[in-house]
Amino acid sequence: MKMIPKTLEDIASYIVKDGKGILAADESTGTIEKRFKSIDVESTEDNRRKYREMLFRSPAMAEAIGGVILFDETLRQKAQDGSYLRDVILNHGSLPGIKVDQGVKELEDNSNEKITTGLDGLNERCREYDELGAKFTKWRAVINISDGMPSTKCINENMLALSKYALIAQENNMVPIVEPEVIMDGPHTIDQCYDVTKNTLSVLFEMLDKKNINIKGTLLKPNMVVSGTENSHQANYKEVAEKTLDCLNSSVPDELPGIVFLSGGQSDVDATAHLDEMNKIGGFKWKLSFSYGRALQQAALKAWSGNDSNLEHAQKAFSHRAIMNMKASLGEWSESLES
Ligand code: 5MM
Repeated sequence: MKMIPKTLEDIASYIVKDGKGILAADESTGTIEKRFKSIDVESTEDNRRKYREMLFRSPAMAEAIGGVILFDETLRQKAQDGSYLRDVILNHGSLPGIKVDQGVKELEDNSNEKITTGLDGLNERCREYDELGAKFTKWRAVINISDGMPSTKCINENMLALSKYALIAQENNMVPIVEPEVIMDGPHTIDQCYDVTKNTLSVLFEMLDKKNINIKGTLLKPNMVVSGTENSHQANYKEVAEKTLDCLNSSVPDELPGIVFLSGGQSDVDATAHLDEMNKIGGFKWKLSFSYGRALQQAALKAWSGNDSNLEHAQKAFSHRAIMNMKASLGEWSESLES
């Protein structure tokens, strides 16, 4: 097993070192069921193990993946050879992390807005996750853009919960990944996405500051600033990169070690191209990397399709995307590398 970083600062920097990023493999039971349904595979515990073990044993893990976000089941699950999946990850020099939120509920009765749950008993759960070897944690807040949304209450309550979670994670020796996701779906413009993302991030960092969170031992997982999926003007790579950087520069402190984007429903190549464009522009202190779920897994999931004879083919598909995103984190990607 490779040397495991110990302090919060070292863990956070380790995950995003040398172009590495994060594999988000923390799909909750309902989400993984949906993903498996798309390839006509039943979501049994063994199929989930098989699929995720395939990802964690992929050749690019050691080169491109600094951390893997797991769901509770996977942190406790064993690989086919009887070793723990979390040790398979560690053996590749990558760190296991854990999703600690417990999903979303309505912010108020009959409201379309959401608040993330999971603060009850979080300290006890984090204590156990630390003992099980998780080095970092993740909590996702969901912000929708629509008429009159997001409300101030939605932003304030979700960012407050993120700051409370971050404190508990750090008190239990784990790096918090704070994920405020402004959802892409809708007819809104890229400028509306910019305003909402900027406001959300500003409130988040104010709240983290109030709780004295160690920013050097924290990672931010934001959305990119993009056009709403149903908007007639779809911004190009350059516009997305410039607006996202402008937004981050105005609200994220320099001392944060890394920003690891979510893909949010972007195509695999769009998610890579946007990240690459930002790193080519440069001029920021943080590492700018990825923490993709769908944009890293889509091709591999399809290639696997639940068939053992496709495992190697699926690993190649996953490794390709991981390497492409590593290159994008270094600003060294180009479309010609895709073929
Ligand atoms: C992998 O998906 C994660 C879990 O989602 P659910 O809690 O809804 O099951 C999700 O939190 C993920 O980490 C982020 O949303 C980023 O994933 P994408 O696919 O947007 O890159």
